[in-house]
Amino acid sequence: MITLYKYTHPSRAETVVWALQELGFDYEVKAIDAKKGEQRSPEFLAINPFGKIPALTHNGKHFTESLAIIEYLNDLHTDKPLTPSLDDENYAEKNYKLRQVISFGMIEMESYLWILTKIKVLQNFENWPEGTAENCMKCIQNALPIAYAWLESQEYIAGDSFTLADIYYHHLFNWLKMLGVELPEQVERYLKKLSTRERFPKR
Ligand SMILES: N[C@@H](CCC(=O)N[C@@H](CS)C(=O)NCC(=O)O)C(=O)O
Repeated sequence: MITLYKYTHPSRAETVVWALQELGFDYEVKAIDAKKGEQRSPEFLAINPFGKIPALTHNGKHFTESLAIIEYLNDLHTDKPLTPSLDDENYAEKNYKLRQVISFGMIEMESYLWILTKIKVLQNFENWPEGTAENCMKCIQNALPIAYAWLESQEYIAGDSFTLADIYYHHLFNWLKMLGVELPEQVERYLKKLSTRERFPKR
């Protein structure tokens, strides 16, 4: 049995929910209430010592880090539908592209987004120096055109088929929107297309 630990409020655990749905796995959800600090309870820290959501248990083992969890779930599936097929003659190139877009998103955007969120949403509780939020936004704005260009030349973020990178970028782009970043038309169309997939979680 797969058990997913997710917050009662929307979080990046929704990416794992979507992957579970795409892969067609049965799973149960254990809701963690952040307002009650349940992510810091001894029971939850035994599953993720870092005290973060999402976490997953399967066959008595614990799994953490959203993207790594999605990769694990994809590997459990006979067809591994969320990554390029090993039988594809262009596998190496397609898999490189997938890793490239994910690495770019995580390092060039998400790291700054996270600091920006701490300052703007979680109210600067770590006393970041003045100007940090503006500098983070500049770095993100610098990186975004690269991601926009990918969507001008191909249907999905890492190529011509749906992969786990699309699950990740759906989360990333929506996070940017939440922080007030206006996205160009082709990105909005892409997000709409993803959210109308048959197995996209109903919220
Ligand atoms: N890199 C981790 C980040 C996990 C993370 O930051 N989760 C947030 C929710 S989206 C969380 O649990 N925050 C609670 C906290 O920091 O106390 C992942 O992708 O799973």
